[in-house]
Amino acid sequence: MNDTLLACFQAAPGEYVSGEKLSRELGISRTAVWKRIRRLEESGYRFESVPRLGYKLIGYPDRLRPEELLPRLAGTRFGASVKLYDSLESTQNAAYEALVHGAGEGALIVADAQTSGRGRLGRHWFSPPGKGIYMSFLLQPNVPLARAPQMTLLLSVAMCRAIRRSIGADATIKWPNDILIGGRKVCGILVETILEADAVKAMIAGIGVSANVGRDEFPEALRPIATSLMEAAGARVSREAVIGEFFEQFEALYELYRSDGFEPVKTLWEALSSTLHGRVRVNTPQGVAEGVAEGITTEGALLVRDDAGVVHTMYSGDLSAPAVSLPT
Ligand code: BT5
Repeated sequence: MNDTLLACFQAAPGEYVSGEKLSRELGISRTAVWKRIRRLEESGYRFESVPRLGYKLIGYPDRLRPEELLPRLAGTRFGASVKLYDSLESTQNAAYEALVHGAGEGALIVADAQTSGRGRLGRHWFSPPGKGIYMSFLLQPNVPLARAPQMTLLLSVAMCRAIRRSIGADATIKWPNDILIGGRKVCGILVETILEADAVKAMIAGIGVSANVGRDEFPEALRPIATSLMEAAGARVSREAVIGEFFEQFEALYELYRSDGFEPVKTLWEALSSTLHGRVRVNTPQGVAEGVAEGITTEGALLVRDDAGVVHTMYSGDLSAPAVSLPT
């Protein structure tokens, strides 16, 4: 339906198209036309509307420019096979397809929009066109499954450093997979591990960053908990520059990880973490426990000492700050 609506404007570039004409061509009411225009505006299109004349399309969503992006990836293993899409269901699915069709480490998929971007446990990742970074890439680190959680931490360190360098914001890492600015989430990381005969065949690393999303462009439910690079920086950011910075950081850390193991990454992670030494509430098989995040293991799991002194090892899961701090 939106395609038909856009086609009406593309057939008359720079001209006003009346609400009546749009309503006739689409077979919907004029109020429904107005609602669709609003929805397109939320997706980054811009319209001028003049009573009696109708609507004029005056701006398109931002698009990632390959000529800006590709030179920034040269010198990393992520520049050799890059696919850029206007819109995908999920870059994770596209990366999985690429793997199935023989792509190897470094293959990178980037989209300007996602229609079914996902987080962990099937949660939704808000992916408006032209306003975020949505990318997935293949890694084949040749590690046992038990070490898979380390990759999320490695990716978090790289993105946290990239954000700090790009916009100077005080970004921190919330275990296991969030980057926060001012306590609000700006980036989420999803690592899906593909097994073959019980061995790790590949990891699909997915990264979502709210880059140029305005405060009132977030859905209401996200407004209190999410932020964007633009909001933190006070100006639009170049998504290509942030992606380039990320891969520069990641390439170096990944090399370090492969040569020296997880220990140096762990030290960097601890320095950027806003989770360590704070009080957290975690879900355990025995129910919800509250305690203090004491450290991470060599496998990348979080150690939480609850108030009864029992230490829980968390491999994944969600942390929330306790509503009321218990006396320690
Ligand atoms: C994550 O999940 O944080 C991992 C998100 C990974 C998204 C990328 S985008 C490229 C690739 N392709 C995909 O399909 N996915 C990956 P989780 O920890 O489950 O957090 C999800 C929660 O983050 C939601 O329930 C919201 O509370 C919040 N959220 C959703 N969209 C957001 C956004 N754009 N900005 C900030 N927070 C958001």
